[in-house]
Amino acid sequence: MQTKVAIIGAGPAGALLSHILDRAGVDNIVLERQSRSYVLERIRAGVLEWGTVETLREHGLADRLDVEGHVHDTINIAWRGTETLSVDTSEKIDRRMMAYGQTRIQEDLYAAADARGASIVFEASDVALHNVTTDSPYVTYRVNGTDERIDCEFIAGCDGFHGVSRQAIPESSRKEFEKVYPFGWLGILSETPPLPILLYVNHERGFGLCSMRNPMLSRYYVQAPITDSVDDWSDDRFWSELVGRLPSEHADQLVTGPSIEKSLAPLRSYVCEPMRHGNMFLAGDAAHIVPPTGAKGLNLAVSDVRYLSRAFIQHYQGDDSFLDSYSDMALRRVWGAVRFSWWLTTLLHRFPDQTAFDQRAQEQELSYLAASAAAQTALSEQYVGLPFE
Ligand code: RFL
Ligand code: PHB
Repeated sequence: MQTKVAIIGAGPAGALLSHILDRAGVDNIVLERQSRSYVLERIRAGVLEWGTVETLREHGLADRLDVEGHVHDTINIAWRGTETLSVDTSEKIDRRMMAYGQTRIQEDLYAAADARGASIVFEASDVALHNVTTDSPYVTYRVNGTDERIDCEFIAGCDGFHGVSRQAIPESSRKEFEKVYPFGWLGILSETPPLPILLYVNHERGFGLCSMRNPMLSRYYVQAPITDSVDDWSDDRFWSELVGRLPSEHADQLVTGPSIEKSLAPLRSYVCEPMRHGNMFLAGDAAHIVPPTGAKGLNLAVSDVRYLSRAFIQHYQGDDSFLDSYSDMALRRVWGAVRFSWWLTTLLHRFPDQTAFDQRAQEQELSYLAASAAAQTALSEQYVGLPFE
């Protein structure tokens, strides 16, 4: 087969890139290792920056989001089991966020792919990249027991943190930056009405988060040792830990019920530089990972794709300037989000060697945030999302 852009991975990054390129008439084929239903069932992100919402709208992907998405204009943080800070981002910087699950975005992207008859090959195994530093790269893979080959002009590596694309950059040409946090997030979904606000919690017993998907679907997390397994966490244990970390005004409002999904996610910060090698370009989790505390991972995948799709489209109109600046431009925004996610993670979690001094220092930073309009503005502009270039 022959195409202009071979896209590896049909998660949010790969599926959105394919959508934007197809709309601009740039031929592409997407290869996805998993089945379609497996990708659709993964429970992940929930909070969209406004720039993400606008990007989806610009590309005709927001019909359901505009009906079902829940607009947030506050970031709420509780600490010491008593205090709660509420920062109104619309008042501070006149911008908001949207609660809309990644599962829904993935469904919307696949529905749009079906509607335009996009080429997505699911269950493609043994994907391998070849000749990426030449003008004639190609990708090989296996599907239904048959070996296949796609000749292309560019390869977009959108295959997530555990994908193969990043490995196409020789170690001598890539620099990796990594921080692994000594805890995880145990998350549950429950068919109960959520708290009316998105609430982050710092507590001596560890971090907590109350979030939502829709009026009858709640998403909650508690910090847990990464060595735990989900079987160590009965629903009763989960709810009593979460309630024990909340101030009573929120604990009293919490509606508990059986979990319908439970998972434990590790927390990591990681960046690979550069995000280009020859004619292979990385986007999304393939190039960088942030801990979920800042709600940035999916949003970064969308901003990378915004830049990369523009670069490919301009290339086919005879201008390579965005292709040449893609890696530097994407990394500027990535590092902004990586630093913010690291800061919020450090501020809100309990570290294994944390002393009473460290706990008080965290609480003091939260008190300062509660008292300082300047600090609240800085939090708002980073949480809501830095502007695109
Ligand atoms: P994905 O979603 O991992 O998709 C990559 C796709 O590539 C496929 N693949 C391959 N295909 C072919 N050949 C190979 N060799 C392949 N290897 C892999 C995979 O099957 C997959 O389908 O990466 P992408 O598209 O870059 O999207 C990134 C986001 O999924 C991720 O950053 C977010 O989910 C992170 N995240 C959050 N982000 C936010 O912006 N806001 C949030 O509120 C938020 N909350 C979260 C999160 C991630 C979490 N977990 C579980 C890690 C909450 C959690 C708990
Ligand atoms: C979620 O709703 O899953 C969620 C919300 C905020 C975060 C991370 C995850 O920071």
